[in-house]
Amino acid sequence: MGEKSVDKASLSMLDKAAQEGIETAWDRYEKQQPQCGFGLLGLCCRHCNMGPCRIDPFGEEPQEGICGATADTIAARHLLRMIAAGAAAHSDHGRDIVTTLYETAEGEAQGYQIKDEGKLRALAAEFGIPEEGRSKEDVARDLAREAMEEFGMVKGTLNFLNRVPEKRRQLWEKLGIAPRGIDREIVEAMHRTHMGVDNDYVNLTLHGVRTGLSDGWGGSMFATEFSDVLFGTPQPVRGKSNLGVLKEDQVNIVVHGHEPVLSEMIVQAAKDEELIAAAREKGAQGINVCGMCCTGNEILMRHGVPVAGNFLQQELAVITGVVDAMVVDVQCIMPALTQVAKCYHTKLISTSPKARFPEMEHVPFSERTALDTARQIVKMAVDNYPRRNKDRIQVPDEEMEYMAGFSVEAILKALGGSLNPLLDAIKAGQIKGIAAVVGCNNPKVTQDSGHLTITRELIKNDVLVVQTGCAAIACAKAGLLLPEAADQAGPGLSAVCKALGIPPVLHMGSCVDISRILVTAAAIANALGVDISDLPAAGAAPEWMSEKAVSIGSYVVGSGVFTVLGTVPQVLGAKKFTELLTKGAQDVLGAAFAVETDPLKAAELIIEHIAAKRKGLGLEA
Ligand code: SF4
Ligand code: MSK
Repeated sequence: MGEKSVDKASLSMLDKAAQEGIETAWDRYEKQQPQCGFGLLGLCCRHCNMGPCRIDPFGEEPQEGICGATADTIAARHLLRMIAAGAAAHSDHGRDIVTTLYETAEGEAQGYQIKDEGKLRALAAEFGIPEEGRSKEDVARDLAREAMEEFGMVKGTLNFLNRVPEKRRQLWEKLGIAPRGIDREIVEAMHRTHMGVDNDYVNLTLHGVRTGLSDGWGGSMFATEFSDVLFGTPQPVRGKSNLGVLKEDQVNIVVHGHEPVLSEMIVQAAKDEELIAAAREKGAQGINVCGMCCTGNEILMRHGVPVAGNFLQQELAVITGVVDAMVVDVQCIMPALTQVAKCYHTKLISTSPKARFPEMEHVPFSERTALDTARQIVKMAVDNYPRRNKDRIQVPDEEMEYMAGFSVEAILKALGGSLNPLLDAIKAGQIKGIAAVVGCNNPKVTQDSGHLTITRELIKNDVLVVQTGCAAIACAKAGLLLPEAADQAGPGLSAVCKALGIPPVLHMGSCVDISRILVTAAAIANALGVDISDLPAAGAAPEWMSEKAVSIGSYVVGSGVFTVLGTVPQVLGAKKFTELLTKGAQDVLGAAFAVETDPLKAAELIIEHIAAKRKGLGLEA
């Protein structure tokens, strides 16, 4: 195993963990070595109880499962199930936001308001819902109902497909992969991957793309757009990042997971004068709410709330000894937290009926009593403050400022209200192209090194980088989300950033907010009158680990964007299927995957790809 992290704060907490005998994900990763070779190659099937079956990767026997499934069928089925799980996670998050908007409109959600009425009315117009002369609550109720229908839609395709460039939409229609209802694609994915149903790896892959598209242009897009309506559309905002945001003299509450419905209320409750007074009574200077992972991204985008770290720092935050409560909702929450927290005073609180953890205290969260529940949780943290073990406290100094909040609307505002300045800069070659660098941490990669290396190389070569998720937090910690980072960019990009006062790396939000990147790409393609696949644009997931990332990859490639993966997907044992993902998809979708574990080489692939696309558009490379 190479270096564990490039982040000094993480390394100092890993030293502390080692001294105190605390296991982290990195230790458990080492204990898993060597990882199962069949699993790594995608050659193991457990889809029925005749199995488990495995395929010999060296061409010896067996080459088929008991039912006759080949390596390609087995790997394609497995990948499709990963896509279905990822799409389900994002889309169920989207559904929760839609439900919260509905309950807010009905006056049944405590503490929520419709913050962006303009966006609400624009969305209503997009969905054909009359809005003139009607109250925002009436419009929101109808819009939320319409959105609920789209999850289990009986007829037609998703409404947001109207945002997709015509050429791309026609291609999806031709291939039979325009997504219908969100739930329908996910259910069909599960059906097709049942033993003895879809055994053709090409057909399975096409449905994988369709399922992914129902996430990107459906569930995730609902999550983003409706969160903006409820909590406000992000605008540039500054805040701080890394474990140094945890304060020794304050009650620290870390909100971790993905959905903003609870964290928004915690942010609100932590401003309550009574609770602040209670914190002071216990000897603290105040209440400090910090984020972790994408729940962190949601509140930093809208409020500049400090973010304590990305995926691999969740255990490390507890190890500082100053986290009085870690409140979790759904997704990317390591069950190991309960064991780590036992060694410190940290109170772990689960809140979602969908995500319970053995030995973790559960405070059920409901929109109807949201603010009361948030106050209860903040109070629990305050009461826990005096239980800290002062001898075990060590908070890293590392704390870095960031500028985030780059929604599509914020980018347009920075550009003076139209995409033209960006298009002109691309045409003139000041900006060569745009790359989305997104995704998780994974102990298979030195933490943050993939994100940072690829991002630095791209901006150096005048490629504007847009980010979401844990990749964005990695760049926040490294100072790349500051306008001053323009000095690290090539001359063209640097000049554009300085003129606009923006960083060369734009933080666009949480994982579901990759939908903002789709909307931006579609708007640029529409403005140029081309397909998304014609754009000098690419995607990268240098440290991805989650099934959501597989769904994202499939909708990004399905939308026509070349994507480089930095950790190896579990498919390489299936030769024809791998060939389809990395080459054949190009002929069908106009985009394909590449797998490149060296981030510098990955950046080179992207730069070459952008140069080729520029040439295709008649622009100078
Ligand atoms: Fe084996 Fe086929 Fe059952 Fe998979 S579906 S476990 S390959 S028999
Ligand atoms: S939180 S999905 S580890 S980016 Fe969205 Fe980070 Fe990946 Fe979770």
